[in-house]
Amino acid sequence: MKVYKTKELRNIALIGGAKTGKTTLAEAMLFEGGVINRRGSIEDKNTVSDYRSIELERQNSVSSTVLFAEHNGHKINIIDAPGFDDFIGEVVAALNVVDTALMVVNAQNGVEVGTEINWRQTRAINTPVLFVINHLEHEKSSYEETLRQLKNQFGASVTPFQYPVNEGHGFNAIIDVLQQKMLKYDANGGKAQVMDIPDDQKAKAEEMLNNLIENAAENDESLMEAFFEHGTLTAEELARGLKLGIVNRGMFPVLCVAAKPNFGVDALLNFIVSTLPAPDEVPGRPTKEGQELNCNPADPASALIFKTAVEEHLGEISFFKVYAGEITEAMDMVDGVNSSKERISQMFAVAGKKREKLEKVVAGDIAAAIKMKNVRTNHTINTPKIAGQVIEPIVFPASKITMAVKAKNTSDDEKLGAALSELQKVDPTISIE
Ligand SMILES: Nc1nc2c(ncn2[C@@H]2O[C@H](COP(=O)(O)OP(=O)(O)O)[C@@H](O)[C@H]2O)c(=O)[nH]1
Ligand SMILES: [Mg+2]
Repeated sequence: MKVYKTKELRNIALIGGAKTGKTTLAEAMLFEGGVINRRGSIEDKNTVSDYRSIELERQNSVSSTVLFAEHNGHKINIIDAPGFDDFIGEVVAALNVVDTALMVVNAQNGVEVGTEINWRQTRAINTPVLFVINHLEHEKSSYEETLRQLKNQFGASVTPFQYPVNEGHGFNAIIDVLQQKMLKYDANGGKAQVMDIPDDQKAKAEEMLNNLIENAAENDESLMEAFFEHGTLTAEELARGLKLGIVNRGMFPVLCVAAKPNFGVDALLNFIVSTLPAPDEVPGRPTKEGQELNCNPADPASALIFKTAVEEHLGEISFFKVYAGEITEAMDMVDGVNSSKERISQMFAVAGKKREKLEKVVAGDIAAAIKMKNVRTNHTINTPKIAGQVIEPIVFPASKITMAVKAKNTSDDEKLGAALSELQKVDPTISIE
């Protein structure tokens, strides 16, 4: 895989209530993003993201899955998070390392408890949010009602960028307000045919564009002045206002998809690349020493381990986000927490079970490493020059349920202890006393 520069990276998390279609959307994004050439489904138990046996059995995500797609010269790192509240620690870790959260909402149900729980986490962690309304081809879907609930719950900054022309059975067209175009899909989904907006939709689309421009202007005083003077914004001003609004949580765009038939996903990828922030366009991550790491590739290398997994045949995998500098294969690094010397033996871009080897990972990117000796989730790894640096760790939610376990035979006490500590390694919301 080519080495992507910081500006060519986008990091997103798919969050939202259970069964809203996050894993199905991830599958469509991977397909459109050239990682797979056939789309699997939840029902056929062959998605890239839900590949663990427990997930196939339950037909829902249990663990977050790190994925990627390549689109228009950009790499989009995608973390598909589980929707059930039991696994909220995975959502918290994901929100800490991505630059935007895609909150998937099922248009049949509108705002659900899971939507609100996840929303609270984005607010606590200050993660920008893009709403993605899904299931629009379903006969019971209601875009207008879902949008009304979103605005009602999350405020006037919820801003539609698209709307469906003919949702429900036979759904195949979306009005793209920003582009002032209609996106039309054939039965196979995939790439839209980009057409002029039909006459009967023109007035509505234009009015929505004006609202959108006004919302964008509200994010900056100089843009507000420009807006009052000219009644509109130039394309460059609009782009600046949109990014500012998204990054500062002053604007929450709403896009439309039907993930299952793969409608709207190409436009979503375009939007991610064109409008969502790159890793160096969001506030930096603090270190314990009071510095701020802004994903600058010229700084000394430093990365945060945000997830540890154990994979058959591979052993322990450490997922990390580079917050400064560049990490290359065979580089010597130091764990800032326990001073362990770690050599980066192999690094990968992963998409579930699929792995692509990486020689270099630059600031802002997310990747996986194997054969690390003593690193754990929430540890920092650094180039030896800044050996003791510690990136502000992720604050995981406290455990809610307590239980005592005991080995049947006291001779197994030690084994039980070892097993529990393995469990804790992959799930930092477990605390053991
Ligand atoms: N009709 C319809 N069903 C969908 C769509 N997206 C997902 N689904 C179905 O919704 C269910 C939950 O999907 P899944 O991707 O597992 O949701 P997650 O729990 O949010 O990851 C599955 O049965 C999917 O096939 C969609 O756009 N339209
Ligand atoms: Mg899922």
